[in-house]
Parts: sequence; C-alpha cells; structure tokens
Amino acid sequence: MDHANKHGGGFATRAIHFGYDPAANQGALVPPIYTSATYAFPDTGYGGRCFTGDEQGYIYTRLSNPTLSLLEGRLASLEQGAAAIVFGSGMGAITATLWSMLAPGDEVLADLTLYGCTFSFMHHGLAQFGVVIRHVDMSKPENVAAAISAKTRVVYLETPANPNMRLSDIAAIATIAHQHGARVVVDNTYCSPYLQQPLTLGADVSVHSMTKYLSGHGDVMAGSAIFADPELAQRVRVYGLKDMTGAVMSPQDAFLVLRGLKTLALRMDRHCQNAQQVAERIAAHPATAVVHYPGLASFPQRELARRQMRQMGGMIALELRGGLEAGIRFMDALKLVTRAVSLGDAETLAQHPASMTHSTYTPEERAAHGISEGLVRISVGLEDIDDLLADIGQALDCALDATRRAA
Ligand code: 3LM
Repeated sequence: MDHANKHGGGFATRAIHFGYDPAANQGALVPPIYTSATYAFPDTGYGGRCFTGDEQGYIYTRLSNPTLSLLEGRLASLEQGAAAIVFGSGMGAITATLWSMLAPGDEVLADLTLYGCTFSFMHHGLAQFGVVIRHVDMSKPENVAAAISAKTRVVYLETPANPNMRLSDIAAIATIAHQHGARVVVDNTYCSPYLQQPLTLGADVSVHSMTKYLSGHGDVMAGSAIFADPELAQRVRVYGLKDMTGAVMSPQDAFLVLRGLKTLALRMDRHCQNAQQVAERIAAHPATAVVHYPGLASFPQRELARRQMRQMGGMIALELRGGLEAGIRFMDALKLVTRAVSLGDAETLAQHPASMTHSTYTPEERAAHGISEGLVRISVGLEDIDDLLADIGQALDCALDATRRAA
C-alpha cells in the first residue's frame, strides 16, 4: 500500500484515506472544504489553456472543484472505475448521464421496475425528445437478448430494483448489451459500492443516489456516476453536468458525503445483519404473504445474489396477506420505525410505494411493472435489533387483526 499518497489498501481503508494527504494540507486530518465558485488564473495564457484542456487547472465549480475532485477520486477507487462525477442529487446523476449518452431516434432498454422518478424522467423527459423507451423484465437476461435492437444505445437497470427487490444479472446483461454495441448503466443505490461493484461485472456506468447509504445520515442530497470509460465521463461532465443540467454538488455537501463514506463499510455490515433478522421475523408472521429479501432461503434469485453481492443488503419488500388495507394498518401501527420515503439512513424507514415513491405510475403501470398495491418497503436502519423486532412484530399483529376482521 502506498501510505504516502493513501491510494491503496482495502475497501474501508480507501473509503477513509484515498486521494488525501494531510501533509499537503497543513497537516489537516479532515480535508478542507473549497467553497470558491471561481478560480484565479495567474495569466491569460494559463486560463486559455484550462479552457482548451491543455492545462488541468480549476476554472469554475460547476465544472470541477478540489473538494468534489477528492470525493470523485475516492468513489472511482471504491468501484474500480476510471473516473467519477458527483452531482447535487441522484436524479442529477441519472439525467446528466442519460442526456449525454442519447440522441433522438436512439432507444433505451430499461428494466420493468425502476425508481419512480427515473421512470418518469424516461417517459416525460427523454421520450419527449425522440428517445424510445422500452421495458423488459431483466430478471431474465434472455429477455434482454430478445428485445435489444440495433437502435439500443443504453441498457438501464437497478439491482436490487426499487421497490420490489428483483435482481438482474449484471455480467450476463453486459455481455449481451456489448455484443449489440449498447452500454449498460446500473443504478447501484440499493447496494452502495460496498455490497456490489457493477463495473467489475462489466457495466459501463454505475449511478448512485448518495442521499442514501453513501452519505448515510439523511442530511444531504447527493448523486454520483462512476465510469469505465474516461472519455464518456468527460462528455457527461462537459455536456451533461456543465451545460444540460447544471446539477452540481455543493462542496459543503461533498464534505458530508466524505464524512459518511468513512463509516460506510461498518454501517452496511450492521444494515445487513439487522435486515436479515427483520426479514426472518416478517417471513415467520401469519400476516405475511411474501417477503422479498435476498438473504431468505425462499428468495428465488438467491444464487445470483450470492454471486454478485457481498452481503444481502438493508432493503426489504413485504406483501401482507390482507393487501392494501393490511398494508395501511401495518404502516400506521409503527411506533419506532419512521413512515418516510428515502432509504439508507440510521433510522429504519417504511414506505408504501403505491401511494408514495411510485405514485407517478398509474395503478395499471404499477401492476405491469411488478409493484403490487399492498407492497410495503422497509429500509432497515442501525437501531438495536430487539427494538426493531418488537415494533415490527406489533405492527404485523395489527395487520393480522385487520386481515381477520375483513375475512
Ligand atoms: C426513495 N429514492 O424513497 P435522489 N435511484 C434510486 C433511488 O431510490 C432514488 C434515486 C435514484 C427515493 C427517494 S422518493 C420521493 C425519495 C434507486 C431516490 C434518486 O435524487 O438523490 O433522491 O435520488 O426510493
């Protein structure tokens, strides 16, 4: 390991040290926050060379900034990318990346299940400008092989998918996509770089909402895109970030994400341990119809989960026997668990996609995209497991009451 430059070591070591040398920063243990929007050029020639790319200096923070650069380098290291770009939100990362990769007449082949705003961006944003969006169930790679066409430029998926936890085989899909000249973009938000590294499996771009696990404390909006191809990264920076979206991250927010990253491995270990126990408890309760969690023996894609994820994650989807009514009773009975959208925080959060994150779908679209009306999503947090099991257990009892009264 290169101790002087802090460029080596295991995952947690790099999440804490990568790319930063206190000796080059007055000995400061914590990297400084460069708040400057603009940068002084020593002479006009230097400024001109920055604009042509012949000089690597900073110009303006919407393009790049030293605090953002540190975070970008660290993210690229954690997912073994050639380059990374940070953004002011996950949607900033997704939209800047896709706007830069597509032109009218191109086609996106997207998974059947997507985060609601990504789905909405594709259908209300990209589609309006002549990009064709088609969906297939990517939990079976052969569906991608059957649907991909010469016009497909981007294959887009989340794994596990938000909110129904279906997995897609990144390596198999990347092989198919590359045979057809398409690039694969994976939303890795549910896993974080600690649990899954899409580029090492053949994906071209990995996008994150860093509002979630990467920052980890529910106090910042942030996004990132990590690239295998540095030229694509440069195009996304210069057009997608600088010109098309302006979705720049603030340096203060980069500081919060850098702070969150230091405990990512520790936090993810606990999220996964807690989620396993919560999933087992929910699965054993008579109110439950089905629990979707990759760590359960009943999970149909368990073998794929073991192959592509380090651990089984902190997200759970459950379906109650009593459907929508039981789902509402369960949600309203929770006392410790917070009713809220978002995920990846220290606090355990529960939400009902049909009325919240996926309300931009019509009910018919939800059904077609694998999101049942009674599905409840839990982002398992870092609280003491006994407290979580007690709260979720009593809420399941209430759901069962509602189910029996309705019968
Ligand atoms: C949510 N998700 O509750 P931001 N990709 C994935 C996501 O889950 C999200 C984004 C991208 C939720 C947010 S819903 C109103 C609240 C897989 C966000 C977008 O732009 O940072 O929110 O990331 O599922």
